[in-house]
Amino acid sequence: MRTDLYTGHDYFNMDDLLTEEHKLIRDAAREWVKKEVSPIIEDAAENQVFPQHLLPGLGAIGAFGPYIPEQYGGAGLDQISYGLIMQELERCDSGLRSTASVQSSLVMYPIWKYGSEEQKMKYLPKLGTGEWIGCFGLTEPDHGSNPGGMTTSYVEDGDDVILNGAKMWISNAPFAQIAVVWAKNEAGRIHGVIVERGMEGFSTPTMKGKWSLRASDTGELIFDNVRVPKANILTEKSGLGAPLGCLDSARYGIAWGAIGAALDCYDTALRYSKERMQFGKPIAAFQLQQKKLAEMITEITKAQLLTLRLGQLRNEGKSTSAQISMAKRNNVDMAITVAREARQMLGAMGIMNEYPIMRHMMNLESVITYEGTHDIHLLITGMDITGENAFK
Ligand code: TGC
Ligand code: FAD
Repeated sequence: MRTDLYTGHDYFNMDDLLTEEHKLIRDAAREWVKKEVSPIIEDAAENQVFPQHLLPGLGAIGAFGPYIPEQYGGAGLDQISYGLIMQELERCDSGLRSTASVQSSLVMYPIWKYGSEEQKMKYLPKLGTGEWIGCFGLTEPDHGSNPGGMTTSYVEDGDDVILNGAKMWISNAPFAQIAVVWAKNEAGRIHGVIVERGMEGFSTPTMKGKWSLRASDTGELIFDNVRVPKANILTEKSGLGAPLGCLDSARYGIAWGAIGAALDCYDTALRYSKERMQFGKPIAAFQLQQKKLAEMITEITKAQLLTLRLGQLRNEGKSTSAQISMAKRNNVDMAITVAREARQMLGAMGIMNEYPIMRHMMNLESVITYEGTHDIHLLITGMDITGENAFK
């Protein structure tokens, strides 16, 4: 990869709406990414491996549990800070942001919101520093968009439960110390269960062969009569609403992250278009290329404003799940479109790993599918505005 020259783009002076603390947090994340991740990210993607040596650094910049209170090992920041960190991570790579999203919103959040004081004190501080990594098991081989149909289940046995089933497509599963697993009890009610690596009958095979999100480790979670202490069950909330509540937080982070990926593609294409000469002129001087760039920055700017407003609503505790769905869907779709247009602007160079665009484009194919597909988020909006459920 070339030297990372990214500087950020703020066409509607959005920085004026941020606090000094927001800007400091964003700039610190940006500098860390440039120094520690940009030089190695293409190799990581090529080798299909998440660079685990980055975990303490992610903890240090506040990427693990940004909005979790400091007493539990989080950074105690607001929702906009969380979003800005996700934007900076995904500006480099969606897989990097994925690791932070899963750790913060899908592992620390449910323990913080639905766990006991003992569980919070046992797990959250280690997760906050990155000493421990967690993963989130909701999707199953036969239940993706419809997680309510899950078959992973447990039965009680004295002070323990016995867990059976399988989860698939789980980010960070191959190296996580703990998994927050969603399973049905004997009454068919969904609960979160913290499963620890080393428990007998628990395995986490790696899934290889992805052309997308290659710098993120994805795996299965297999439970073969795993004995888990009842003390590991998250008891403060049950039902499908419990995992979906975590997804609200993660989807909000993705809405910011996708802007980061789009900004990096736009930044790369803009710079290239000023340097690349054809027919005696920089290609930036041709109307067709200007149309692409003008439309990119217009769509990025609209997404930035939508998402900042969503962050304000989240800070006030007023955002709805449907608003989050709209932002996630819009921003990821916008980022894929920007990536495709940017790639064309680089001509043949656009397919090379010397530039980040093709990697972003492939990554975003996962981002548009996970945490609720593009179609599912449209149906959530449709149901919200009409009152009619078109899922079933
Ligand atoms: P439905 O009957 O609508 O709802 C069941 C219960 O859940 C409540 N609820 C929510 N609660 C909190 N937040 C939300 N966003 C909620 N949406 C619904 C709802 O009120 C109800 O509560 P109650 O008390 O009445 O029981 O459920 P449904 O079975 O019809 O499904 C609805 C649907 C399709 C929208 C939902 O299942 C869905 O979102 N499906 C998509 C699945 C998904 O997003 N999976 C993500 C897996 S994790 C992942 O991808 C991580 S990627 C990580 C990375 O690397 O970044
Ligand atoms: P399906 O549900 O089979 O959908 C297939 C197609 O049918 C889609 O286009 C969908 O939009 C459409 N469809 C489905 N239902 C409807 C409907 N009612 N109406 C109209 N169209 C419909 N999951 C986790 O639990 N934890 C993780 O950490 C995690 N990480 C992931 C990492 C990666 C790289 C990927 C790719 C996925 C990850 N997932 C994870 C799984 C992800 O959440 C699911 O892939 C996603 O929810 C979609 O499920 P599915 O792939 O089974 O698709």
